[in-house]
Amino acid sequence: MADIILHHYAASPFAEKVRIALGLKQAAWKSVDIPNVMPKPELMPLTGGYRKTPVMQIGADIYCDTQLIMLELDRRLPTPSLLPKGHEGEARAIAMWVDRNIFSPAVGVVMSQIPIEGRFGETFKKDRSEFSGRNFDPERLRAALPMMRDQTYALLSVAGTMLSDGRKFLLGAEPCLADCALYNPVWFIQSQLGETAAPLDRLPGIVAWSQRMKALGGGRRTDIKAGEALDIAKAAEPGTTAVDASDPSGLEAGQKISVTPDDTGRVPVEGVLVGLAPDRVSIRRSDPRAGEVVVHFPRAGFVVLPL
Ligand SMILES: N[C@@H](CCC(=O)N[C@@H](CS)C(=O)NCC(=O)O)C(=O)O
Repeated sequence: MADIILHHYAASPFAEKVRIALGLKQAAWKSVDIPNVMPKPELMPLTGGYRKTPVMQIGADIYCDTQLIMLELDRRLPTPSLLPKGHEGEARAIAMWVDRNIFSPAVGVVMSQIPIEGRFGETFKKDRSEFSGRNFDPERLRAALPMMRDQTYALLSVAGTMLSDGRKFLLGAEPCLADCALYNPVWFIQSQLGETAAPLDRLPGIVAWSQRMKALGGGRRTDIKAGEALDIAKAAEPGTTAVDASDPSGLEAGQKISVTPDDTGRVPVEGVLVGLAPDRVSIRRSDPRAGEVVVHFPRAGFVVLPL
């Protein structure tokens, strides 16, 4: 198999979800540091416009969104598995619940307490306004802190009840996809505000669990330059994919389509449909710098339109 390349930046909590999974699997991987705001001129040739962090590259195959990145990692490196036997659906459902429900208030808890002006400045505010589709206003964020902390507390308490029978991880004795997903917002609060910052001060079970997660490490990482990753894509051939002819969408192989996230960073990526399955949609595109690549997206949370 070609090397796993993760395009990410250190402070990204969604990237931490993948890095901790690479730790769980003790995987060797290559790291490309990307900007935390647009423009991302060395990432766009690979993704065709998708701008979120992280992105995983394996040769000329580009995987967008951690929902799919984690499944693909597990397919390529099956042991130890991210999907506990007999509970694959539960692990995936909990991960989606965390991503869509806990991430946002946890980010609110952090962003309302760190000095945005000093640390990020106007470029960051403008970028995140475009990214989210609403004005990124530090004053409004600060005012919302009590509500964001309450929401984070209530939601993390639900996760805490999963651990209340003494199990070490959310779905049993071993860490899985659900744990990696929950580690994303918990790690973000801890890394920015402290190990037991509120509301974690009232959630000792979650803090103890986070220490077990942290011990998984980050795998075996080698840093490479973005240009090297582009050369790797150009020299590689994308893997084979198949279009499910009975898919309810009625889409057909070879059709030109666009794929767009339905929440933030809503930039459409256009290409030719080459792969369609319940968990993914894959399009082939060509770029002067990256060559022929196939970009893969999850189905849930993405709008797929024929062009
Ligand atoms: N649903 C996406 C969410 C990714 C996401 O929102 N990532 C944040 C960083 S943690 C992001 O893209 N921020 C803007 C940026 O990095 O340009 C996933 O699971 O990968």
